[in-house]
Amino acid sequence: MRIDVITIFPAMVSDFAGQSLLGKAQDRGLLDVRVHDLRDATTDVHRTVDDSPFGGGAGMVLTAGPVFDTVERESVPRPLFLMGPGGRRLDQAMAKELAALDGFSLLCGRYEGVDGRVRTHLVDGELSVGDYVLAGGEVAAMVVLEAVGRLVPGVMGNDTSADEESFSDGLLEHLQYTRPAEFRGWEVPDVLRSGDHARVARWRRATSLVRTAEHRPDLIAARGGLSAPELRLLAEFDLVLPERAGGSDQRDAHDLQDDGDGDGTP
Ligand code: JCQ
Repeated sequence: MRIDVITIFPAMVSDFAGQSLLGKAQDRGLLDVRVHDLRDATTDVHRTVDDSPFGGGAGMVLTAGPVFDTVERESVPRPLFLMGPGGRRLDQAMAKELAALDGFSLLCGRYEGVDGRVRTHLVDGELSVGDYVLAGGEVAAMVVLEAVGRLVPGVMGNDTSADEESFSDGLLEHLQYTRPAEFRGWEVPDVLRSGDHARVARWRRATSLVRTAEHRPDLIAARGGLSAPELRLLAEFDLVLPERAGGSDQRDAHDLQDDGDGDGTP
């Protein structure tokens, strides 16, 4: 699979792609990441890629010329996506769709903007990694590279582990434990040391359901709530679903708004 990235910070992206899992995948010929320096398509001595916006306003806009030239001269694989918060949001389902392609390309824009003709006449769509604004598309492109790269057949050491973990079935992972069996007085759950593999599998499933209900109730809702067999699984291990009626006792990282109690804190 080939993934091309067009950027004004090629070292950032190619260093990243040469490390760890993606680097190994490339050494093994499973993945071909090609990073293109937008400035290589410039002709002036300053290697200029941006200019001030027509109509006025602050900041600079990436000019169309070097982007079109790079895309055409390097015949980058399609579809070509512009990284930016206005696009379809990356999730695991989209990562799987992208991993099934022969290739695709990512154009790293910048927050000031990209000439409108790039959007209307060159790219196939915009791709977001979340509802926040980055200074440039590079970090977003690296997120896509890693999420997609690890799904390319043969890339992950253990073929099953990519499938067993979070989101492959819309649930968070169960907790994992390793030695020591007791750490600072906290013991590893007995069931994991029982040797009863079927019971271990049921316990993992049950705790995964509870953890998801507690931390990501939206994911439980998306799969239509819990089935009767799943509720029986919880009962087997005396687990109860957390009630989350908006009380202030359970707070998560996504509950950062002032709760209105007057102390100015969440
Ligand atoms: C990507 N989530 C955030 C920022 C505009 C192309 O236009 C823009 C590009 C960027 C850089 O990408 C992101 C981003 N996914 O900020 C603003």
